[in-house]
Amino acid sequence: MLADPTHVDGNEPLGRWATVLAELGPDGIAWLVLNRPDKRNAMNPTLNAEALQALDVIEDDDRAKVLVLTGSGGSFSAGMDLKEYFRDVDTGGQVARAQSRRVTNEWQYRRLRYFPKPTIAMVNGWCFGGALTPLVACDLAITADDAIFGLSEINWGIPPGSVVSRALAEMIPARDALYYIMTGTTFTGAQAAAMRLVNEAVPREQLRERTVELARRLAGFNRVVLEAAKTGFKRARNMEWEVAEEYLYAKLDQSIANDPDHSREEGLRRFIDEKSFRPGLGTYKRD
Ligand code: ACO
Ligand code: V55
Repeated sequence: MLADPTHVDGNEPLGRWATVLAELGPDGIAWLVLNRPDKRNAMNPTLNAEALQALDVIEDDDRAKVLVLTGSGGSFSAGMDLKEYFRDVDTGGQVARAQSRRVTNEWQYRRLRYFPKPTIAMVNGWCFGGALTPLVACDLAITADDAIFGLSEINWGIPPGSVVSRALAEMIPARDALYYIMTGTTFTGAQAAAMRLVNEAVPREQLRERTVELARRLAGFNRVVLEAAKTGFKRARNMEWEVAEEYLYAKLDQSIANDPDHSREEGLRRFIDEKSFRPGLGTYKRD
């Protein structure tokens, strides 16, 4: 069983709600933990509202350099809560349904996809249906090789809703997406890595260590430059080339103008004048 990220010594609480935890670990790693382990972290309206608040807390805390999204108790998330998100909300009428959808989509992709800090999904177990959206919305993803994924919607009688199918189309080939959407069969973390739904699948006992290693690397870069880099890629993907050129140059110039550390000048100086590092092979030591 994976070491529970909710019980790491030295992590400072940033927020604790009924179904979500936000913690700050060493090296500026902020953990957003879906925390309904008895319900396999199924996303009910409470969790969706609280995850949105946790994103605010992590975004607003300058000490948080990187966000890691994970789940407690050996599940990532069993998807939307079939009772509380679907059946119970049905009785509340159109307004209740619209409100519930709005809050859900707000955190699962609107906020998460363009979160100003780098984001990593750490898939520590069950990952079904609606859980694929926040997974794809994160910049990077690492999974336990034995985690189980699935588009289980068809199994219980709905087509994937919200942006689940759109999110899949962003990351994996159509053959794979259609296969799993249409058959409802599960796939493993290792298979998820093979189809590039995640960056890497690692043995469960290495999941946290590998995620922290990656998060530390991201935390070491200048945050202004890193935000411009990820946002530039995500936005320019769907642009016409000429528009992308304009936009990416604008991002570049914005990044230089807003970077209080003058990373660019420092990088150029250390390579050209000081000859103290080779940027092709890694970054330089920051003070
Ligand atoms: N919605 C509501 N409750 C859930 C959900 C869910 N998505 N997933 C698990 N739970 C609850 C169960 O009802 C159960 O509650 P109880 O203990 O109060 O009876 C508890 O979590 C544990 O569930 P089990 O099925 O006993 O756990 P197990 O470890 O055997 O299986 C698994 C885990 C495979 C995730 C199973 O619970 C499951 O199939 N869940 C549904 C997955 C799914 O189809 N999600 C919806 C995707 S579609 C969408 O998101 C739109
Ligand atoms: C899904 C998810 C939703 C929804 C309807 O198929 C279906 C998943 C995230 O919200 O409103």
